[in-house]
Amino acid sequence: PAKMPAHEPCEPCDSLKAAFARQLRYDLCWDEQNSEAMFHALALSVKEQLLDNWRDTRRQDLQQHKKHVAYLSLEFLMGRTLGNALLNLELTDECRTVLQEYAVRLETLEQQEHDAGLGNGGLGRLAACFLDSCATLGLAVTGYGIRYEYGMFLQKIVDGYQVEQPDRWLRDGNPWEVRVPQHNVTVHFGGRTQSYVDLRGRCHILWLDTQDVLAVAYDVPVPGYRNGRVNTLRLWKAEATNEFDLAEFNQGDYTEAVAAKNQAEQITMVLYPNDSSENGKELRLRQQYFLSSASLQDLLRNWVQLHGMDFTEFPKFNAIQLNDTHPAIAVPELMRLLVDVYELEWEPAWQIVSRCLAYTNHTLLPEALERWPVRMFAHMLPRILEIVYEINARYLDEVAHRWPGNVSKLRDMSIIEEGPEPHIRMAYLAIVASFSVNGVAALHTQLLTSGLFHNFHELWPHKFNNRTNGVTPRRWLAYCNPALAQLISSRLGHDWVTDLSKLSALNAYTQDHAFVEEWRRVKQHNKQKLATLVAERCRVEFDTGMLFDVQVKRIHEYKRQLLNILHVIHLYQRVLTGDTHGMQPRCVLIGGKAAPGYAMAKLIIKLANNVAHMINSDHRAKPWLRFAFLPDYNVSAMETICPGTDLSEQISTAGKEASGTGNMKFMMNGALTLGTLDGANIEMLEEVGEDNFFLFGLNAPSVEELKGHYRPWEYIAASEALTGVMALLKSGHFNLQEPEIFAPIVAAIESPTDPWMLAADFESLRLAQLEVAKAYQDWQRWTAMSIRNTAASGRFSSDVTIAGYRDHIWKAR
Ligand code: DL6
Repeated sequence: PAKMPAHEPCEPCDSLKAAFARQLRYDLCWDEQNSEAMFHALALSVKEQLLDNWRDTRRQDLQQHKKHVAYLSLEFLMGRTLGNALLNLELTDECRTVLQEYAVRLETLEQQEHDAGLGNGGLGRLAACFLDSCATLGLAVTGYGIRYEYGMFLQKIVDGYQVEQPDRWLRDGNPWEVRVPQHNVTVHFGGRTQSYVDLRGRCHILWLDTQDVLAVAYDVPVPGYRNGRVNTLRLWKAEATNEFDLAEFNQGDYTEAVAAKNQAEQITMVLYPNDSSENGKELRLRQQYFLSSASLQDLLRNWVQLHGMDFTEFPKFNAIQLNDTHPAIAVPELMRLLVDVYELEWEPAWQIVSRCLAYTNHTLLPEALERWPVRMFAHMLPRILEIVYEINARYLDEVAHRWPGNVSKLRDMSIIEEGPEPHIRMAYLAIVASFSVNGVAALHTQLLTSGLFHNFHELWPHKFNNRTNGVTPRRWLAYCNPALAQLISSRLGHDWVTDLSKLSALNAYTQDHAFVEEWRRVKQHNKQKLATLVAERCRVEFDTGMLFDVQVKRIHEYKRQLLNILHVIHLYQRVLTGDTHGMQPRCVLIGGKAAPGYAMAKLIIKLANNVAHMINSDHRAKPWLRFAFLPDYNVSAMETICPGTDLSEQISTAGKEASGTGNMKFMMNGALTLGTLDGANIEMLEEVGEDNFFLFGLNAPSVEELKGHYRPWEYIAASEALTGVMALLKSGHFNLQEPEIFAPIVAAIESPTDPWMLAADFESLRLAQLEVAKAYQDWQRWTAMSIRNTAASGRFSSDVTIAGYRDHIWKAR
């Protein structure tokens, strides 16, 4: 490759032991060697072990002309890095040996690491799993994201209420990142456009008087699993440009200049903590454009450095995956860069754009579908707005051609939603420009093509495809559940870590007494670890002899944590009335964050805490029921939770959860699922079979059919259990000190327009829970079911998902 110095063979790098000793001694200015300092020294030493391979990976990709994929995402929920990096580099044992000399345990240092909480939930964690799988599969994929100064907020529970606190995860520095100022780019905002015609008669558009922001690249290594490959996650930080500062300084306006600097840096200050809901905030649009523009400029600059200004082959060597519509503004931005900056004509530029871009949809919820006011674009991104109009005009010609004279089609399918306040429909923009549009589970894709994107599916059926989500078996089994991983490897060898379909061989062991015993012992061990976490964080004692029934995920009405709580209340009533015959003692755990502005979700947290408090302080309940709300649920908490869970609750209203990925983590770790026919639950059920899955509730078509004539009171009256629960809830039993606070919850359940149809599914859930109890009481049966779940989880490895993206979308090797 041009401009690259010849590869000088380097000295082999220090061993981990030597690097750690050096880092501790010279590279850190800590006064004493506390575990925080030691964590930093260790992380830096591990990063050192990656550097040569990181450089070689880049070099080889160029030499081999590998197709490059840019995965654009506003969220990467990476969690902690140390343990996973050690696993992938096969350094865990060596690391333990080194640390023995310092009389410190690896786990102690691991706990010093702040979670990189640069995401809300499923969408961001999926991006993190994908990076791991891409590196492991040897694909040249770069993740492009934002280096938020403040990640997902920390959740405290005060008097049962959620309180948000800022997550200053970078306070002590991030040992994994490398600032790479040579990749800086400038991103424009504001200003105005002006056109001129050059001497050859070509029209040019200038974007003038812009406010510029510097995008500074921070690279984070992404090691593949024991394959020597190290990919890159490039996170952009916004900084003020020097030019900008100087202009202000020269006018003698020092304070203005400093304020402007702050304004620039605000762009990457904080992650928007909304999961599945639109924000509509100007700063959010700035973030989206900032990420998209910086990443695309980076890609094009790299291309030009190697190939000059000929972009004809660009799509052959580049694919750009849009993680939801958050980076969909990349569509007009790529056009702008090609047409305005690199001076291509519109049509060839569009050919390039529409052969590179692919879009993944992650939700059907209308409130999550992004629409931006045209007005906002007009003043923040005037040139981009012009390009969106041009794209829309040309595309609507195609619509008109397909449906001649059909004005309502034009209106329905237009990228611009007309009305008193016109909006840009970002999903439409993404579909129009992308060669691939995918959903994230079979049902979700089917609902997309038959509903939300029906018109587009009619126009371009070839664009649509399904790629069911997956999770990385490195973090979510090998790393987080070492005892189970070891047990599996003792029988199957180690290959399952990169070929999870191999787990199906576990089916042969469900009658092997020794194996079943060991499986159960491992589960008990993991339950003990989970019980310790619950005791520390919730001050509730979980008894490992009881069934561990867990629901952890973002708090949202459609996920129906409330239905779970209603069932807990019902169990409590059974205890109070002495109806405990056949009852299985259980510990119920709910955890998750509510968006700070989502009042109902926050009220559900308060109800969970109040009910938990009531139950846990009632000595009559103790032998039968414990209930805890886990504060600050995050990636590292899940690493303890999913191995220690018996029953995983995946109980969303059918048709609402696009896929779910927590469901897969639990299944991999041998939890049984209590679930509705929603998202990827359906495919999990197909894999494991109905005998090993607790299915309940309405399916998606029945939910739709019921709309308009849903009468919750009839379901309540028909269920003695639900009648009792509602009566207790309404009596104020759980809120004696704060009367009426749960009235909105009662009203929601009793409303004929309740979109989540809790009352309709309660009785079915209760019956399924009776089946759960019965199954759990036969531990051999339960353990066999648990083994079968792990055995059937192979299809939900993100390696499988990424192989699908590779073969069917990216066409990369
Ligand atoms: O695809 C990842 C994940 C799915 O597993 C969840 O079912 C889905 O709710 C989530 N979607 C979002 C929505 N955000 N937006 N837009 O987080 O994606």
